[in-house]
Amino acid sequence: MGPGRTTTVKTVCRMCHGGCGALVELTDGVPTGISGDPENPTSHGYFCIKGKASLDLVSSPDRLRNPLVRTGPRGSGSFRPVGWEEALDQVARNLRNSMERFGPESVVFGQGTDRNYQEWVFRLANALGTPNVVGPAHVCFYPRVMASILTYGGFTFCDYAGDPEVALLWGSNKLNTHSDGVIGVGLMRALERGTRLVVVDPRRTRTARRADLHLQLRPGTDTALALGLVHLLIANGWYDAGFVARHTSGFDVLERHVRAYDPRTVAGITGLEPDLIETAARMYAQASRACIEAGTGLSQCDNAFDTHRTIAVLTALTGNLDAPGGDVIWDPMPIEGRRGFPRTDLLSEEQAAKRIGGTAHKVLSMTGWVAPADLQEAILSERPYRVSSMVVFGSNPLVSHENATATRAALAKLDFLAVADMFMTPSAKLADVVLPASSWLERDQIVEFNSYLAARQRVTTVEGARSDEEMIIGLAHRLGVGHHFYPSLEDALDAKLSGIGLTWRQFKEVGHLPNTKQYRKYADAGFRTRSGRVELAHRGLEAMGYDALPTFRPPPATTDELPFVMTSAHNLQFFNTEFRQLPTTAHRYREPRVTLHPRAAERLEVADGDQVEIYRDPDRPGVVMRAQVSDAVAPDVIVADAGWWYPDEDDIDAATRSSINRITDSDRRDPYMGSSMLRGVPVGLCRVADPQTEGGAHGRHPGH
Ligand SMILES: Nc1nc2c(c(=O)[nH]1)N[C@H]1C(S)=C(S)[C@@H](COP(=O)(O)OP(=O)(O)OC[C@H]3O[C@@H](n4cnc5c(=O)[nH]c(N)nc54)[C@H](O)[C@@H]3O)O[C@H]1N2
Ligand SMILES: Nc1nc2c(c(=O)[nH]1)N[C@H]1C(S)=C(S)[C@@H](COP(=O)(O)OP(=O)(O)OC[C@H]3O[C@@H](n4cnc5c(=O)[nH]c(N)nc54)[C@H](O)[C@@H]3O)O[C@H]1N2
Ligand code: SF4
Ligand SMILES: [Mo]
Repeated sequence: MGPGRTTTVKTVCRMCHGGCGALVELTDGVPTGISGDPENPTSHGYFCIKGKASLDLVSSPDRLRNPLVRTGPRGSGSFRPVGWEEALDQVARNLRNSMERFGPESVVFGQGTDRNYQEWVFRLANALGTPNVVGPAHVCFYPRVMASILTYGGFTFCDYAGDPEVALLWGSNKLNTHSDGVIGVGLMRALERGTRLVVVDPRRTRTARRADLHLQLRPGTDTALALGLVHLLIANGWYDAGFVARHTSGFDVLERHVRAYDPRTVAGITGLEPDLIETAARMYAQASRACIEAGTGLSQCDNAFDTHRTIAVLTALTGNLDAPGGDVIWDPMPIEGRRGFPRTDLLSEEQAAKRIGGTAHKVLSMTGWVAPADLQEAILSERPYRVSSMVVFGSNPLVSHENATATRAALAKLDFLAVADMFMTPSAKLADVVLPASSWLERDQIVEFNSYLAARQRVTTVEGARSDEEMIIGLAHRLGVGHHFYPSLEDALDAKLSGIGLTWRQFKEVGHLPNTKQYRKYADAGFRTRSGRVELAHRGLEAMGYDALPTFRPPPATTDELPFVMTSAHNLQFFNTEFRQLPTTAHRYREPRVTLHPRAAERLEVADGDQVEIYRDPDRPGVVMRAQVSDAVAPDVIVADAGWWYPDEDDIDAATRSSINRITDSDRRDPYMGSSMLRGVPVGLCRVADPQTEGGAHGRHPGH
């Protein structure tokens, strides 16, 4: 055989939200290599370990290649393969049945973190008349999105290209996670050009190691710190008085509100030295240009929204809002994308008012999302109404949603569950119908970022798998709402792009279109809030029954029995619950890890690499992980890997035994967003027998 013919296709990576330019090498049409695209104007050739693992997705023997219909009891894993027509017919039949018996709201769609087809899921829900789309919005992106939108009428992004003098990274591990669809390359380059870095994180991360100042606070106390910084800015006159006078409302009440958060009080709450708090405040406030990158570390507790709201206030007070090197609002490009494509106009007010959790968590409900715990309660109690069917497009709720016990009970109680996924996850195993989804390498997608629009083009196919967009078109036609969709995916992509005057085929050739950045757009038209000003005190929220000003709610206290504050975080080489079965990412990382301080380890007789159990209740089973002993955390703090499951285990319980959400719950919720306490949770920890070296079961160690 002669050498194969090699070609290279340019596309955009989707192993995380980031969107690095990727070059896929094809030999005789088969992908044989992948690397970063040096010509990409945002990633400049950067490519991480997950990106390099992309081709594993296509070659994995574990990929689902056939629609499956359940034959044994729910969760038994017994399925028979069927054709696509039969599978979609069966899903449509069950949804129609639920809608006819219990109303359209009895059908719920599930979606995990955004995979660039989220707007399709919402469009289907709206067209069918159900207000219920469940997902991790409440603990992920939306607390910061809504805090920012309600405070000043838009969502901001750090303007790294504008050379901030200081970047404040707060609960964000940007250099590892490339969160919010902005890769860390811009930050990396700004640091090289001299941006100084302040990091607020209970853990000394890779990002924190590069910081000029690291505020290693107690998990769950960020609102107090943020209010303390506001206090220092106002008390010392370190704010932009001109901007405040012209463009904000509520300064006087804010000023009085934050007096209680003096450095000594805040030090007592956060565990930080008062001097360090003052230094951070001065560094941030006196910089001529400064931005704040607020991350998911702040969004997973009952104070999520108010933490982000206080951070939005800091941005406004310092005049860094929409300013060069500050926090900039980007207007979207004129395509029918995330904003227009969901067609919220198709959902009647009457149906929208039925959204589960809508009266309890009003700000989350404004986004269209339902919080998992609200759905769990609704399914189990059948209140406010019966939830009958659910279709999940790309989520692993049994692992990712808080309170795995309640999640499992709720999923099991549904009349019908369908899951679309690339792999047989524990959640898919509970389904009646499993739909094999294609990976990003097998798709044509328009990818919308704040600063650019990119074409992700299909480079290969995996026989039997389909994109979620195609599944949704198939279901829409079967359910009588096909007229709200398009005959084909390409028609839809053309329609989405019509605002910029390109067809999909033309855009594929272009590959990448930059958005225009404009600073200080408020100068002419004001802010897009009700008052046209930045709402430092929010009268609209007050009218909805909330506090006009952000307040600090202390996290639950540790006890003698539960002496550690547990928080969880996302891993460098995995993406949420994904990639545990891919050789490139998982070959040296086969079990989850929990970081604990050497002093804690010594006291508990735990050595690095030992098996330990983390528990919420000494009398109930916890979760087992490998100890990673390191002074990157404080002696009373532990940081656990989020999102773990074991793809090799057939049994659902065994597969999910190390998922941290076995021990999280929804007892305390953020009143605005419904965010549960995934971070800042009191726990106990002890060594357990290691089945690999000590044989036997996972018994707790006799020393305990
Ligand atoms: N304790 C704790 N819990 C957490 C977190 C935490 O830090 N701690 N993080 C939270 C956050 S921020 C998030 S976003 C959630 C994530 O929660 P989820 O979104 O539920 O988790 P993912 O792993 O992203 O789920 C993706 C699933 O979709 C599949 N998939 C990937 N691509 C596609 C596709 O294109 N189509 C389809 N149909 N399937 C696809 C994957 O194989 C995987 O099984 O978890 C939340 N839960
Ligand atoms: N490699 C990789 N990239 C990812 C993901 C992934 O799983 N892996 N997931 C994607 C998703 S869905 C999301 S939402 C983003 C998340 O990306 P980020 O916003 O960076 O979130 P995390 O890395 O989960 O947490 C950020 C930091 O918060 C810290 N933290 C924990 N508790 C607290 C606290 O109480 N206060 C403060 N100040 N900090 C705290 C953690 O130690 C961690 O270093 O990343 C996305 N990108
Ligand atoms: S940072 Fe994200 S987009 Fe970039 S190569 Fe890694 S996984 Fe892909
Ligand atoms: Mo997320």
